[in-house]
Amino acid sequence: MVDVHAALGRAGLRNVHVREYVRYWAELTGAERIEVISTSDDARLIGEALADGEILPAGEGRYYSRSYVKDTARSEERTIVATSNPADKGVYNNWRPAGEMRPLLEERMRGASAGKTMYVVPYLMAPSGSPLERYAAGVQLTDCRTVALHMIRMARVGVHYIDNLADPGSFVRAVHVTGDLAKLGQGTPDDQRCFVTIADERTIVHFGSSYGGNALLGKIAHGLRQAAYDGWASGEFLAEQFMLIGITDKLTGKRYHVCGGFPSASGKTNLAMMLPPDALADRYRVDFYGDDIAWLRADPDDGKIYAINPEFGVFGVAKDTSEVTNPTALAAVAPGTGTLFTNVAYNDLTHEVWWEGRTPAPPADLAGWRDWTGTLISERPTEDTGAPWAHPNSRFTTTLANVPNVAPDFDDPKGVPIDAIIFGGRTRDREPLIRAITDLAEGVYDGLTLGAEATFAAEGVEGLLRYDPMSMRPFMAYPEGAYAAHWLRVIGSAASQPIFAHVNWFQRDPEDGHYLWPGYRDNLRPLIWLLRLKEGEVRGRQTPVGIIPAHGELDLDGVAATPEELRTILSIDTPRWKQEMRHRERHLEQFAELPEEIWQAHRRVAAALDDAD
Ligand code: OXD
Ligand code: MN
Repeated sequence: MVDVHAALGRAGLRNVHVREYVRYWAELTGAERIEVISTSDDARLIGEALADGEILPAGEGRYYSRSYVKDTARSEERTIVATSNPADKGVYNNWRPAGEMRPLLEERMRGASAGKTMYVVPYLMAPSGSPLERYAAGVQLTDCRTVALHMIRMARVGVHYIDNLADPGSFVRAVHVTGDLAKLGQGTPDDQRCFVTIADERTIVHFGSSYGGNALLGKIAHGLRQAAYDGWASGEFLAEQFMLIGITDKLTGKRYHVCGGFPSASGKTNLAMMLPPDALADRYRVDFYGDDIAWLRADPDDGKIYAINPEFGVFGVAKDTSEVTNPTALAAVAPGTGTLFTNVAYNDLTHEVWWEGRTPAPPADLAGWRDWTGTLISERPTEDTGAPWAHPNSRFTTTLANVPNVAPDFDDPKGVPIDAIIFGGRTRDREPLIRAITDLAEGVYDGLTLGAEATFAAEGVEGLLRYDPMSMRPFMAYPEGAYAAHWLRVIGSAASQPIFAHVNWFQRDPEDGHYLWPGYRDNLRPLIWLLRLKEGEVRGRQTPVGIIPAHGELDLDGVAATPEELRTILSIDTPRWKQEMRHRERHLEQFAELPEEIWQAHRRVAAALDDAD
């Protein structure tokens, strides 16, 4: 049995609760060595991982790894929220009794780290000194070195974060055991993987993967699921899968902050890292705070909603990241940034990486190039020649500080005051470019009915949304009715209310399918309109579903869209909206105890659409 106390003592880790926790899991998993990790260990761990072939060099100060071929994404159906209270069961949280899940996980993890090192990763999911700090401390145990390397990039990592806690026993216990990936029956009826957040015990136990949200437990399991539960149980805050940006008007000196949720594949990271379009660059600056998670609270001192990004890095999807879609992301993964790439294509000879969309065509010279599975491109069987080189969920992992337009105050413990909360789906018709909502219940209602269109006929009925409330469907920790009530309470307690808006960059021409709005940098334009609306500088045009820009209010200087295209994306298709309202009703009916304010908002919008005839 490994000497836990000696190992923790060497690292200067004195918190007795942490010691007891590590001892318990070291014994159960049978780990052979214990190593406590701080950010300062990065260079050494990188050196060891390179020497062991776990990662490969990808140019100066950048690294590459491949995951096991059946371990490439979060698995929603294997992810569970457990508590001791059956009333915590919701529609999306896959609730199970804690008393059932803990023994099951312990059984799977018993002896499963034999011969391995258990890395002890003390971390903080918040800027130090944040008013929410007591919900942010955690200790991840992992038997995978690349997971420890990712945690160093994605969270603030160091012994001091958990050795000086106000309540030394109050930290999230986050246990990650990889398991024998080749023997877990991924995707079969006998699938052994199991990813459980025991929310009322603030304990996370994930078994059977070393990829992304399944394994970096600070990010999604703690930063979203556990934090959402804690925010609700304490009544203090919201934890949402939201991006967070700052917009400065250099002319007036005013600074605004916008956060918001987008279902996956709706351009959230691109929006978060956006630069202003050339025509607006003299006047506006956009600062990046975060691309994936925001914690929101009402500040009792000034009555505003404040947000922090609890993360320390970006775990971004590589696919389609290019000089056009996201030049800021490319700079954030440039040589010297310490970036880890996973499951992109890799060149053995030049150490370059490539993914679909990085350049219009793949590299012409195939020498040395391997796809994400490690197969030489030049030797792929003919039936695979059209297959992507990079996995569609391949990623880059880099720290926030590497993003060139990171906000100067991204580390401010207080967070930033929120002016606007936006929701954005991917909808080919019906949803205008932007519609603003000034009523809290209607804003929350809009978030609850957020969705992205089924992209292939096989995935769903044409035009029908896959609803993804607040973009939190995979991360919901407690029942949706209570979630809506908590939103109304937290945001409603602020004296100074943010404005809400729904945005859609994805309307298409029904004839030839082309996008009607250029998107990317030009997405700043509707956001500026929204902030001006909040300031009373423009009035907009009231419609049954919100306020849309009136003629001439949107700054379109330099936008390549025809008047006809603009007319379409700035109008309301009442018959299509009425059809959508029927789907919304069925969607909302699933949720027990949905607050009456939300139903009233739904009925108000429906009645306004009827009156519009
Ligand atoms: C996700 C992520 O899975 O951000 O949503 O990685
Ligand atoms: Mn995410």
